[in-house]
Amino acid sequence: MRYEDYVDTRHKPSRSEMTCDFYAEGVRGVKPKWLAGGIAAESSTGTWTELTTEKPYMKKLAARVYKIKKSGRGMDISIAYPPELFEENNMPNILSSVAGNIYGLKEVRYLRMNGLRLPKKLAKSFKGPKFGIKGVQKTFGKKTPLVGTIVKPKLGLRTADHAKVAYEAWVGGCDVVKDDENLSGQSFNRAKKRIETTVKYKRRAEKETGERKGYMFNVTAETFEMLKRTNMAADLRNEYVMIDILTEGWGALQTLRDHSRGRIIHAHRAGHAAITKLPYHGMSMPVICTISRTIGVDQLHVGTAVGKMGEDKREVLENIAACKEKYHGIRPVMPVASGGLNPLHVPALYKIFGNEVIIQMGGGIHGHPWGTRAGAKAARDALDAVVQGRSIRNYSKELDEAIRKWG
Ligand code: CAP
Ligand code: MG
Repeated sequence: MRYEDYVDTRHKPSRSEMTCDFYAEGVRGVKPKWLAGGIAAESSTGTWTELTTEKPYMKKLAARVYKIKKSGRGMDISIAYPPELFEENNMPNILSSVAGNIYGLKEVRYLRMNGLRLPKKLAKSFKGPKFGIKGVQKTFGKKTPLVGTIVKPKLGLRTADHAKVAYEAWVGGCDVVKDDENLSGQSFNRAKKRIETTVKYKRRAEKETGERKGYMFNVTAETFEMLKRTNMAADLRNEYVMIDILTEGWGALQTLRDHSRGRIIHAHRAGHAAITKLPYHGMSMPVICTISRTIGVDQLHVGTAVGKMGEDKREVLENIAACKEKYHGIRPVMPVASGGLNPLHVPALYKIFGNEVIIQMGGGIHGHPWGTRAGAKAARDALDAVVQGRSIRNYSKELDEAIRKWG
């Protein structure tokens, strides 16, 4: 087959086909139809030249470009892929086709995957979220937003100090405390000691507050080590594990989901901006949300629109939609708002996210003039005020102090 043979704008994708949307821009002189056909060929059964080895029975496996629309300096294309092209329950395989060589074709100047829709049978071949939004809410007995923090400084604290910061945050009012994305098992804070010590402080905080508390223990590591650390969490009946999905990799995320021993999986997306940031090249964050949800994370960072990271409100709403929209009966994923947040952001966040969100503040709690416990209380008070429909001003002295500092 020639590249153009992969283009059929009369094709109507069947419900059993996988479909992808791309923005594609060719190098000078490349015809759009030829480029679109080349992307479909290279991501399914074809290559740069016709082959003597093609069999007639293979024709039905060829991807089809069914939509080509001029867009800016390039074009928006949609491609339908017969499901037989992919191995069930194998995300690396799927992405090696539809997010593989095509980015490197010399005729392709820019390429960005903006949509990925798996058919039911293929999507359900993965485990999906074990808990999702409802399961996380049930764990904490709350249907209102959870408030959390990231232990800061992000690196350097010794284990005992790390655990004490977590304790102060829990007793101050945080529901959850997480490790930072780049804390794993460095010499100053080894993983085993950290989970043992921090869980002890967590139990103490639960006793003192009478509330369920969560510790998102970062298990990002070489796969076998990741599993060892997941077992540490499970053996200590620690509800959560946290994983950096991009640096850990999709196959390893499947391994974690298969061997999580019932842990809630918190997905950090460190590194996503390397592929999501450019509007004309890479992969959109909603696609990363769909991949993560299909494999089975329970919570996922989706941006804040108001904090320090780059996404605007429209993008954050698209990320939330990809976590929560109807998807073959696969559980919705709890959106996480984090990054440059402080208690003053809570009213705006509540308008964007509603009740189904985990709001995390790192510097916005540990930077409070009166320390972590007061910072956590200010964050919790801001959330309580907003949920009650009250102003965050004059709600509590800790919150007023946060307003004085960041207002
Ligand atoms: C936030 C954070 C998170 C970012 C990740 C940080 O700390 O711990 O990793 O929120 O960004 O390291 O920056 P602060 P995103 O609250 O002190 O900013 O959620 O957009 O993936
Ligand atoms: Mg961080």
